[in-house]
Amino acid sequence: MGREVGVALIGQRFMGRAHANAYAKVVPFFDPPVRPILRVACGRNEGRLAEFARRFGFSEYTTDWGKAVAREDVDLVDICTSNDLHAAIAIRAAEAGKAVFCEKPLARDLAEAKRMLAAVERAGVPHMVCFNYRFFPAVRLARELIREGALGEVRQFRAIYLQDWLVDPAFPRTWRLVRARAGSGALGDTAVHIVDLARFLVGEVAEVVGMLSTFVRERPLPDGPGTGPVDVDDAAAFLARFENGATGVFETTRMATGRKNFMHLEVNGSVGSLFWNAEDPNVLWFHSEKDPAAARGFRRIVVTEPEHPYAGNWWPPGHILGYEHSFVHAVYELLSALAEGRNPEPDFRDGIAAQAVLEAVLVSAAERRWVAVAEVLGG
Ligand code: SOE
Repeated sequence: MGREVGVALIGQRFMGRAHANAYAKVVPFFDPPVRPILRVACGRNEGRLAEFARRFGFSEYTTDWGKAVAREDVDLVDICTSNDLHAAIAIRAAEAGKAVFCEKPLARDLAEAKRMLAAVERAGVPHMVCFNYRFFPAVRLARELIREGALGEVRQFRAIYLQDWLVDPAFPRTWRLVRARAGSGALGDTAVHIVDLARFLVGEVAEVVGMLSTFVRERPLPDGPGTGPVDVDDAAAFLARFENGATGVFETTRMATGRKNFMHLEVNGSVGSLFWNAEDPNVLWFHSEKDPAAARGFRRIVVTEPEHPYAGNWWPPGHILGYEHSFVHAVYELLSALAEGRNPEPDFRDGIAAQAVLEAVLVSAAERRWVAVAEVLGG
């Protein structure tokens, strides 16, 4: 790969904007070893796409993703579409020899995710899944503390991820509410993030037992009169046991009135604990039993010092970062890996590992029993 990476970005909505913004910011703030050149933006609504391409600086745009992927001047295909297009685009991109960067969840289900991994491995192209929450400085610091033993033996992980954008029963039945397009509901959309973070912070999940709920079973169709059925979960809750013996408690919903993007992670170990909330993303709370007894308690670490992951590339200490920065950091890691000829992290294998946990929860909920992740992963 030369000094430049030609990018085709497929999808122009929320994630398309988050990724396009990341390409724009990564160069001035991180000076990556290879530079993204925004060759082509792709989306379905041509009017909106022209405006998107103009604002974010893409030289061209097209409504045909096949054309975008096939271009000679494209080295990296960035997939920000609905879940039902991930596999088709990723496999075509791999066959064309392009690196693939794909939004989460990697696929609608495990079988599809496995096909995607097979395609990128067969083609020998780099691949990455955008689990952006891994790239918040405070989450990175949490991992460092756990790895260096500041918590002792990790015993308990708990995570809740709550949103409320589906509370109104008049909210339309968009693709996220249709199993054939999304794969699952809150499980694949939001639980997948906390599953990935559980793996990132604690380790592999061995088994789960879970339940799924759908509270609003019929919603107005987005493009016409009438309503249609909702066949995905509005909420999911599950218990887990990690391979290292730690326990996990997970809950997610897109119907928690008043909660916007409330992701709370907590880890308890034999000599310490930490917790983090995505709505206060610069702060990591850390407690150590090793502190003098009278001074013991959770300390509030503002993760904006030059010593902290990624923080030094931005502003002076205390000048906070937010949601968008996690994508800039992810893109920086992606470009660094491409320049060094190695696979970035998290990759499609991580996507599959998270997908397998989701699949185990689906089986568990359907069959009302504990399910080992190895059982759904198969051979
Ligand atoms: C919707 O629930 C959503 O946009 C998710 O799809 C994202 O992955 C999450 O970061 C924010 O919420």
